[in-house]
Amino acid sequence: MAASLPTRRELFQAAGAIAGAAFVSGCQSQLNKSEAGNQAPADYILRIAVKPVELAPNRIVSVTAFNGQFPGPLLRLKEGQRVTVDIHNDTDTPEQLHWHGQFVGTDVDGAAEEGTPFIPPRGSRRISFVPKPAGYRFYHTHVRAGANLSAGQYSGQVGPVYIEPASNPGNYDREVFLTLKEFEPTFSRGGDMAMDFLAPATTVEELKNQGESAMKESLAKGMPHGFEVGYGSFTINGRMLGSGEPVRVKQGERILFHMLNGSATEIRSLALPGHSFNVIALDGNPISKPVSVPGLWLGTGERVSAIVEMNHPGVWIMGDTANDDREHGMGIVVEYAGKSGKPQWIAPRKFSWNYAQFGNGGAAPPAPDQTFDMTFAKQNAAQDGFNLWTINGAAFSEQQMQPMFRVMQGKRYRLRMRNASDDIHPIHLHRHSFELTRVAGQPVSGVRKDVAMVGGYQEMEVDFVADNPGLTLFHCHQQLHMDFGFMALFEYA
Ligand SMILES: [Cu+2]
Repeated sequence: MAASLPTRRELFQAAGAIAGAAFVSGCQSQLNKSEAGNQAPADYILRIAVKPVELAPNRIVSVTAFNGQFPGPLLRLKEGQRVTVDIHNDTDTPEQLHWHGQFVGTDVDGAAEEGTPFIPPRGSRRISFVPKPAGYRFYHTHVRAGANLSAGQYSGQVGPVYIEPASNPGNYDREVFLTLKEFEPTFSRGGDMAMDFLAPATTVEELKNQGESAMKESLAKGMPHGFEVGYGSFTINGRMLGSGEPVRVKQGERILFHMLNGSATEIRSLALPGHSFNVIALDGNPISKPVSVPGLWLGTGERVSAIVEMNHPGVWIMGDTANDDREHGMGIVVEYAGKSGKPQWIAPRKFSWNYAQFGNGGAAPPAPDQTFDMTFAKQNAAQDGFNLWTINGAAFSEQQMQPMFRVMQGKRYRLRMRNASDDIHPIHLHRHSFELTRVAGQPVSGVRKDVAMVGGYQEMEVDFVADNPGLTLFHCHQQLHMDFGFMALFEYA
């Protein structure tokens, strides 16, 4: 965060300068290795390597990260303007870099399940794509971590992407990007705490019976609870609360915050005492009109863009509403010019999160050409002590890579998802976006996303148009769930 108060233009220039710096160092490395031949230099260079990251004074962790920093560099791309990116892998394991939320091809998307080639250990890959759609996206590793808590998204391989729209009304003074992410993961057998912030809270009796009886049966056989993951440190932009630069603001400013939950496994909340969030986009996609909320909830992989009017001078903690997580670092100080003192936290009143409030309240979406039913279920501790996850009774097999659903280009499909577990699943569809059409029994329209949380024992329906041919991965964005079965492939006929 800059110490002074840069204008939007200065920020753009700074972003350009950072991109330029990456460009220069990349040229040098290419010359050193003389591997590029006559190839033109790439627009961006991302280098995957294990590096020390300082979360707080005297708290340094060694993680795999992009360009030696966490989060990875902010990439500001232009919608429709082709870019080339060189991705170097300085580790000993094959990597995948996924362009989350973008409509790219399978050769670029960064999912081995779709056929994207790996970035080989100690090797590199050049990719080229046309950024779209405009809005807040991100990039992250997409390899299976399994029981390895230094791999996959347990590592530091997460970075923001902002795709500039062709025209931007920009009703704000400046932007601040915040990436929420935990470090120092460990396994536990505790069982996740049930979270009840989703609204409506309508559950389906049949799903509840199914989930609870499966769990009872497993425990009766003497099985322990499946592994969960907990964390030792919590950060925003890689710094624990109080350790990084505050967000310095002036009274009257309108700041557009771009929040990303970069966690491997956790759902996060965020509040700023005395302020409200005017949400303008979800997962980078504009909503029909701004909606003011007292706080935010973000599943893994979800993004919220919200304008905060700085009209309550002081020194505040913008932080997670979970006291334990905030006290272990999940927060950032917001400091008004001319104010000093200890940053203050005031717990907000409990607030729920209803995707429908961001809808346009308009006509029902068009009827789909076909509906796919999906039931999510958990087999407690069924695979080496890990919970095994199934979609319609099948856990995804990395050996067989068998597509489960078939679509035809141009048709509209509805996913009718039924969650027979008590966990919330932030489901994600690659290379497409979807429109929420029903959340826990409640009709919705006009909310386009690429990740959405399906509540415990709840139902959700989303529609997507099959408009980007090639294998398309669907999965839960919770690393521990996707790694143990919670994936399915769509193929185009
Ligand atoms: Cu899940």
